[in-house]
Formats: sequence, C-alpha cells, structure tokens
Amino acid sequence: MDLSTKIAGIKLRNPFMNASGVLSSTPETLKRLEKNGFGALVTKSLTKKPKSGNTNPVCVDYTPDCFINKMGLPNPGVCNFVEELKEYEFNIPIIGSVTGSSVEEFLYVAKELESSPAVKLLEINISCPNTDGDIICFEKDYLYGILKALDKEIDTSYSVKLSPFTNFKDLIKTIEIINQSEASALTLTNTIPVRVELIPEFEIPIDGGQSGKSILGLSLRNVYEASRCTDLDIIGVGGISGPNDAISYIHNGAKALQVGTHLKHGMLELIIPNMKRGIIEYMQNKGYKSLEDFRNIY
Ligand code: RRO
Repeated sequence: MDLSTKIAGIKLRNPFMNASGVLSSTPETLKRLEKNGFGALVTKSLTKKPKSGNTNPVCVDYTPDCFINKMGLPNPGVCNFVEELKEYEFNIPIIGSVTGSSVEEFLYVAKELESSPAVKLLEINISCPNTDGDIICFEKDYLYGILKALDKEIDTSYSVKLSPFTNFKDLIKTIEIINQSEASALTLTNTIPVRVELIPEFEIPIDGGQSGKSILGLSLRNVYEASRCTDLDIIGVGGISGPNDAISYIHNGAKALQVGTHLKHGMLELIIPNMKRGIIEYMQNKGYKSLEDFRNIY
C-alpha cells in the first residue's frame, strides 16, 4: 500500500511528521525520532540568537490529551543548531522551522537553515502565541514583508504556519496574500492562544498555546476552508492521536500531517506505526491505492 506523499515537490515515504517544538529541540533528538517511522522531521522554531525560554511551568496538562504551553521559543540559536546538525546524517527530509521578531531575523534564520544540506524545506512560523508582540499572521503587512524578503533571497521551498482562525473570511484573506508569494505549502495550525487558571496548582494564570485533542475540530476546519481557496500543499496539525484523525485531515485536503501533543502520551515507538496500520486497513477496506485517492473528497 502506498502511503507516500509530496510536499513542495519533495517526496515523503509517509505523511507523518512531528509538530515543531515537540521532542525536537536538538539534532540529537531528531536523530532519535527518525527511528519512529516518520516521513519527515521538523526542528524546533529557531531564532537568530539562543533563547532560554520562559520559566516553569512552561507546559501543563489541562484536560486529557490537551496541553497549555508557554515555552517561549527555547532554542540554541540557528547557527549553533546548524553546526550541530552537521554531525548527523538523516535518511528523511528535515524541515527547518524559522521564526523571529523582524523581517531581517526571519531572513537570517532562513539563510542559515538553507545552508544545511539536511534541510529540504522551511516552515515559516508566524503564529507562535508566546511572543511579546502580536501574533504575526494576523498582521497582513508584516506577513507580506516577510514573504517578499524570503522570495527575494531564499531558494529553499517553504511552508507558512498559521494560527487557527475562527473567522474564516480572514483566513481566506490571509491565504490570498500567501498565494501571491512563492510559498509552496501551508501548515495548519499552530496552537490556540488562551489563558487559563489552574487552581489550586498554580497561583498565577497562564497565557499560552492550547494544543491536543481539544483543537482538532478548529484546525480541521481551517484545513478544509484553506483547501477550498488555494492549491498550496497543506500540512494538517492539531489533535491528531489516531488513524481516524489522520484520515479526516486527508479527507479535508491535507497532504501531510504533524503529530504534536500525542507524542508525549504512550509509547513513542508505536504511535506512527499504529497510525500507518490504521490508514492501510482503511485503504484496503475502501479499495484505495494511494492517499490521493481519498484526499480532498468533500
Ligand atoms: O515556543 C513556544 O512557546 C511555542 C511556539 Br515557537 C509555537 O509556535 N507554538 C507554541 O504553542 N509554542
């Protein structure tokens, strides 16, 4: 059974990736993840300078299979990451996650990642909920400026990672801007910005990003709406914990899938093999030969 797919023309042996930031902060952890059956691996979002991130608690279990995180972009800085990456060889594509707080920083990080032969695609993260400023993807001029700068100076294909929109007209307007750029793909979606109080565990409220099962419906709707207004490849992410979730994302237009929160539950080495097995069973029952046979069917 053929589970292969293509994102930005890059062939993947299967559609599964880890979501950026989940178990992926060093090249060594990516190398360990490679053994767990993924089709591609995504780095932690990288900035120009190293960042230590926020102080604990940075990630709390909120409801079953749902996290709230305020990691605050902890990462070793792009140059250190790329240097360390040279020590490893990968048999699957590495996707470099690019972030920053100015157009110049996005460009700097993208250029550094592009210099690494392991990095086959960039994911432009303009949707981190844990920055000091506004979430970039909601600021159309800023978004346009970043994409124009990338198009001028970067050759590597890229996917743009958006926040989950609740106003779908706004999502479509944002995608219209991305459609004018050289982006090859969309990653939908990042975590939802929320505020929670965990009484009596912590004395202060936590502003952070909500992930896991509780965001599946919203992320899936974003994938569906996007697939109706763009030909960009779509990478679906948000609440995928079993084959049926993965199949839903493909039905609604996704060509690849990222698993995040669920990687922290259960046995890591079984998660992707179990999802693949479930998809193969579904395909056998329906007589499908490839993922394209049941993608975007609505
Ligand atoms: O590091 C984080 O706080 C973080 C990032 Br960069 C992101 O894109 N999404 C998220 O929920 N947390």
